[in-house]
Amino acid sequence: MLYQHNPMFNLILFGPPGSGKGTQSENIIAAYGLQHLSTGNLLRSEIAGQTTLGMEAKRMMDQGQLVPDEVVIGMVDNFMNAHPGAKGFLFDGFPRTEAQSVALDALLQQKNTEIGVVLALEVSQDELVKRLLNRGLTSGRSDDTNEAIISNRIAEYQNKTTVVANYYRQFNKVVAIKGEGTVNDIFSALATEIDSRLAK
Ligand code: B4P
Repeated sequence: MLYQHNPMFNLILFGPPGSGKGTQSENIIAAYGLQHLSTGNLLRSEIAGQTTLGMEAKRMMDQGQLVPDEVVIGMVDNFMNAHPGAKGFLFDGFPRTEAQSVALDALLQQKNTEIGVVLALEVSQDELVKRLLNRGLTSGRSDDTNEAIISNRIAEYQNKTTVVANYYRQFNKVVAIKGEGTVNDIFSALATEIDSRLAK
């Protein structure tokens, strides 16, 4: 059988809203040169551009609800096609449903690659609410300023997104990381996991 070496390394940074995915993604892309794919950022840039997709997404996001799978999957497909030379992707905030996980596997398979690891940040609910309300003081994000909307986002995570970790657990790809503590300590724990896989 022909063995084709594919050096791409793709990882999912997983966790509830406010768990530090965006914060740690910046550190990871700076250290490893992966292409950052944040569906939250992509959606916010559609909103800023006042596109039809953005206006539709804003209605859902302002209530703390997930945006429909087909919208998000189409956006991810476009983004990956626009970065053909990437040495790997860091998926931040995606996938958030089982349908998105299955779609991502198919997109990666077309590129003859796969998810290397899912790093799951674990943070208590009290800490999540505190962080998001705190970010809401300065972020201008309408989904960060109201505690009821934040609770809705956490409920969406529990109802629809925790299954994503179960999906990848069946392939033995999930590693839990304590997401409380200093940003540097959490980054060190993430980097240890990434380094051990890149060394293989
Ligand atoms: P996202 O943009 O993904 O936002 P998030 O879950 O709020 O972010 P994140 O976890 O990255 O926040 P971070 O910890 O960095 O999603 C927003 C919305 O978009 C969703 O609710 C949904 O409507 C929609 N959406 C996005 N992707 C979707 C998808 N795939 N399918 C459907 N809908 C989708 O930051 C939180 C705060 O904590 C920051 O202020 C940070 O400074 C602070 N912080 C981080 N680490 C800390 C630490 N160690 N200690 C103290 N504070 C810390």
